[in-house]
Amino acid sequence: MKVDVIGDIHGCYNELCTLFEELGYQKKQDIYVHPDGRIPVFVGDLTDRGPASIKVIQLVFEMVIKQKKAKYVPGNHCNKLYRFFLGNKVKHIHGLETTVAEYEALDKKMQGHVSQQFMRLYEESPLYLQIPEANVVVAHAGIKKSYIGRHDKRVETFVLYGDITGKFDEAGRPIRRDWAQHYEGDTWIVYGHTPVKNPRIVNKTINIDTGCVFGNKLTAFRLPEETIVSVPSLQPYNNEKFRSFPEE
Ligand SMILES: [Mn+2]
Repeated sequence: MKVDVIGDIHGCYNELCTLFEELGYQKKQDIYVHPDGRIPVFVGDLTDRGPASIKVIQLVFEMVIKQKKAKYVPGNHCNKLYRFFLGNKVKHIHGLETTVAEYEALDKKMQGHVSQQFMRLYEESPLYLQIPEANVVVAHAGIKKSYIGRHDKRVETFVLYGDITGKFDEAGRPIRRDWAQHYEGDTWIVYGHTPVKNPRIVNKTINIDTGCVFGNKLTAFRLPEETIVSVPSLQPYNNEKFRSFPEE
């Protein structure tokens, strides 16, 4: 199986369409299809902060649930939006406010439609994906080797939020352990969640969240080729949002 894992989109619908074109996909009716039957895998965080979160939900729903031509794992922003649609009290901050504003501008009928689509997408998708045919595991914030195959609460927290310590840095951002440094598996772990200026490969792991919504680029990692394809962002650049690592 040939797959194209796509990083955090965060409502950057136009960049997503450009990325599909760059990857050789063709628009057929409402979705993008690759002539060689390649499978797109969305690494989560479809919405929030960017300009067109609802359009991203609709496209991904159509591809993953309706036509079964793509796969998806949820990110932490997806989890929060799901809780919003459930009617739970969630704070409209960290980008959720943009998705909610788009949603509230829709008429009631369309609102019902979109919330149904997103909730179904979320409920029918696994916490993380093991695709042995492509020798890859896809998890939004990554996964430790010993967690692969487990689906308990601890693993759920890890794949959604990363290896958090419970502590925060001076800027108020959660301090995370660098789990990738300790990964020794032979299976690729493809993830996103932490914006980096360039895809970051450590052992057999790759972070493909290249901060499209912060003005950098949207990235795909193709397997089995192990090639990277990125398209430039159309959003304003925000340098503060990118994490750098000591070895870079
Ligand atoms: Mn994200």
